[in-house]
Amino acid sequence: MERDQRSPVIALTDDTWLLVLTGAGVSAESGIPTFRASDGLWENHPVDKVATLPGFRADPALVWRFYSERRAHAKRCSPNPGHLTLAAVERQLGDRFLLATQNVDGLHRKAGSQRIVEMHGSLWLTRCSDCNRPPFADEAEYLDGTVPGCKVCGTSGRPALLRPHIVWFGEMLDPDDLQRIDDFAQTASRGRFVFLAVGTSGVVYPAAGLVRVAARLGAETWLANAEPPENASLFRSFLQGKSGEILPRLFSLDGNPLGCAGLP
Ligand code: BJW
Repeated sequence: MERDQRSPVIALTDDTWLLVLTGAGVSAESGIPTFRASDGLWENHPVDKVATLPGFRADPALVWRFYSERRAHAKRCSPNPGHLTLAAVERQLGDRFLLATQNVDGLHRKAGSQRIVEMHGSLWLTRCSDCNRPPFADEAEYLDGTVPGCKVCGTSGRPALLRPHIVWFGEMLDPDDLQRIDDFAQTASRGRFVFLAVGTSGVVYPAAGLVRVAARLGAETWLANAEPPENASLFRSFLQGKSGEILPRLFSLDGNPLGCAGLP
């Protein structure tokens, strides 16, 4: 890994294909706590109680309160220049761009990103813990100990509980999502393939393994992060700092040439 102290630029040439992986650090400057910082999201919440299926089964009201608080907070947050830059880059590259995010806060969509895979689900979707009803849009908050029941299963006997559409520890990611990322990477490898990870600690799999997949396919591998993460040595270039400051510079957007709304 080369720690780059200059101000390098990723040039968006006609043959550039860009796969971006984002994590909680990208939303930190929007006021959303990251997970593993000392004052992070899980400081007062044992992970096994709020982010696993056994935890949900044991105390669904606690889990719904946790996610309801996060919904309430995220509603008040706006995209920052990091999110806006990625949306502007997507407008330039079109189908040669894919954003794989581990974030569930929806801020990339709010910023205008469309070619996006929400690998760990979404705060804004709910699904049944039992029946095959597809996930549905839901911004409701259950802060008072209420646990919502499924209206579809509810027609026959005891309804199953609804749950947040989040990929908890030990749960499988959606195979279609993983396939979409893999298909993109395979196609990208026929051109100039660039892989960029931003704001992620590189400890949660399979997301943390994407850099290996990209490198194996010949990608240029870039990392932009506040601190050197667990898997930093796997990247060719590392830019240390805040993503809201690094990303506009990395794509030469500090002069706003791609017409990125919201950037100075
Ligand atoms: C900034 C910044 C700024 C701050 N600018 N940067 C292979 C090896 C070992 C284990 C496994 C493996 N394969 C699977 C596993 C098991 C497990 C796993 O990975 N465990 C590890 C922790 C050891 N994975 C799973 O269980 C996954 N399922 C799966 O693989 O199924 C099959 C299977 C199951 C079991 C065994 C084997 C196979 C599912 C993982 C889903 C995780 N979901 C979570 C919780 C969602 C619930 C919720 O939202 O509440 O998603 S975990 C949590 O971590 C959340 C995040 O998306 C994810 C990643 O966190 P992230 O984004 O990296 O945040 P932080 O806080 O860790 O880091 C922020 C970074 O930003 C820091 O580095 C800062 O420095 C930086 N930063 N400000 C730039 N302004």
